[in-house]
Amino acid sequence: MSDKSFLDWPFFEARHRELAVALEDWCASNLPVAHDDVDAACKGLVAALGAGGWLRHSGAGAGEKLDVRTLCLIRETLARHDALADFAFAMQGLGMGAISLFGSSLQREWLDSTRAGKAISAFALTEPGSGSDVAATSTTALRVAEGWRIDGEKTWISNGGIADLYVLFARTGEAPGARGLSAFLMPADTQGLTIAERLETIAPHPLARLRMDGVILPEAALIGTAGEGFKLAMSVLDIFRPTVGAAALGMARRALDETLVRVRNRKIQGQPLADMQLVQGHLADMALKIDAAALLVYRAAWTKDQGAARITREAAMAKLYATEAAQEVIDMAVQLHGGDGVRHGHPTEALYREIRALRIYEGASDVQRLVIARSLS
Ligand code: COS
Repeated sequence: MSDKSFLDWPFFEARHRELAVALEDWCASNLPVAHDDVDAACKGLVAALGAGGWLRHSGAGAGEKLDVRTLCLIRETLARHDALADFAFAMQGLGMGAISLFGSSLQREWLDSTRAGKAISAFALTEPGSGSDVAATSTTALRVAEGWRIDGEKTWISNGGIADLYVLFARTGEAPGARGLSAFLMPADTQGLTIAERLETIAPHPLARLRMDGVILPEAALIGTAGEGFKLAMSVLDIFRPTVGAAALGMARRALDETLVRVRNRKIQGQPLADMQLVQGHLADMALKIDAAALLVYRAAWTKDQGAARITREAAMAKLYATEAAQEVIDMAVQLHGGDGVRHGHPTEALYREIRALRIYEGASDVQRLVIARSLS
């Protein structure tokens, strides 16, 4: 079983340790689920995570604060059992991140539904022409008599097609580049919003390209202050990037667990693989990368929970290291499993597909390197 000694690190309080134990029990009886129909699976997972009380932690109502260590522990644990369950939890948090941090009391009413698993949310930032370069956002939001008129396209939107509401970033034009963006709350049934395309990937999740043609949103749809959308998006990503690292960590832990069973049972030339020094060297590297990733992830989460205004550098380090390390750990797990490692349906084969996108979404690895380099004084 996975090494749980990290829960004794000083980053955690008793409530975190209790939550980790309770969630482990919940996962043992509810996960994994079948992934054949990912839309149905995600809807079912959101409902189950809501009924189980886990989604309560995905948002912050009035007077509450997101607890980043809790978000990370939940993502790490879910990802170890079922990557789709982690996705379902994570997107409720990311989708509602702007509302949790900056939402009006009216906008916060949506949190009652998303935290109960009764509504699905999505974060609509990326566009066909702007992924890493958020300042190049070209979807427009113009002031009109009724509020705001939105036109443009968003792509690679997780939960696109199954979401009940989207938090959308658009150019309101107060200034060029990063200083002229704003965030809006857009319900999925808004006229003029269409799902232009569903996107298939190596590890299927609900993903879509959205089109907004003359979408009209009321003034009250604006989240926070007009022109502050870039900073708002970055503040949300500062909180959720360590959680991506946590998900990667969960996948890496699962890969090591699977590998330990394999090398202790598989014999070569009469002795278990685990007795061979070359194999032991690989196991040591895997365990070391996992602990290093965990230290960076929980350092970032703890720092935010202590009240730091920004954890941009810590978040970037956590995401970059944990996702890259998990890819290496999982690759080694596949290697030590031989043919079984690439056989469709084997846990390591699924992990190998699931981990890849984490090095891309919410800021690709090279974006994180850029952020870290800029933080050096
Ligand atoms: N929190 C709060 N404010 C932030 C911030 C953060 N983490 N990061 C930047 N800002 C502020 C800056 O302080 C600056 O403010 P002033 O204009 O008052 O000086 C403003 O935002 C613009 O910042 P910057 O000049 O660094 O903007 P860039 O366009 O150079 O940013 C990067 C470039 C690459 C850092 C940014 O576009 C980024 O993170 N891209 C990746 C986006 C991403 O994760 N995409 C995936 C979508 S979600 S799946």
